[in-house]
Amino acid sequence: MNSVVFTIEIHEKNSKEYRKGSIMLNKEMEKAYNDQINAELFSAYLYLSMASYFEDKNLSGFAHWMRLQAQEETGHAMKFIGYIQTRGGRVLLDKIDKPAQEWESPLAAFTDALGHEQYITGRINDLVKLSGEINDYASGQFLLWFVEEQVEEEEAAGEIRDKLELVGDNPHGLLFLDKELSARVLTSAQDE
Ligand code: OFO
Repeated sequence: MNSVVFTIEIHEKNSKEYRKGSIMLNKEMEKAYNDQINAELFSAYLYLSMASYFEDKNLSGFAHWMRLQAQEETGHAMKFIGYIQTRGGRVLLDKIDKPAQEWESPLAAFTDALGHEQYITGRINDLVKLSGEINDYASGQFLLWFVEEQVEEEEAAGEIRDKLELVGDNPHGLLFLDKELSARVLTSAQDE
């Protein structure tokens, strides 16, 4: 008798309905995650466009830094894709906006990069806010990684922007910074 009850409980816990009730993403959250995938892929597109701009100016170290940044952004999009799927949601890809193609100077490009990261930070904060409003505690945990990541993203872009401001019109300073940026490598966490 007891074993029959036990079997029924196990069956209920493994049934799709049971899993849906506990892990399925709220539709509003699913839409917000899909929009974030688009924003992360746009980030990758923007930084690839900046890489192309720097390559054109023979600043291969800056171009290298931007290419790795684009790779990192693709990794961010992949994290959201994986998470939507883990939670039983549906990934829906949309078109990606055209990025800017020219900048007045390396300083202007990094000023834009910093501004873009601040915008992305705002979007991540909105996702955290939404997860709280709908009591999606699992999303709250998942999003913490991105909250910390955005601190690093803003710091990295801001530091290079500040150095470019110091360098001003000095070509030696610019080439020195170009060499420094050519040494960038992705850590395994950034590469995920
Ligand atoms: Fe994905 O952090 Fe930059 O944009």
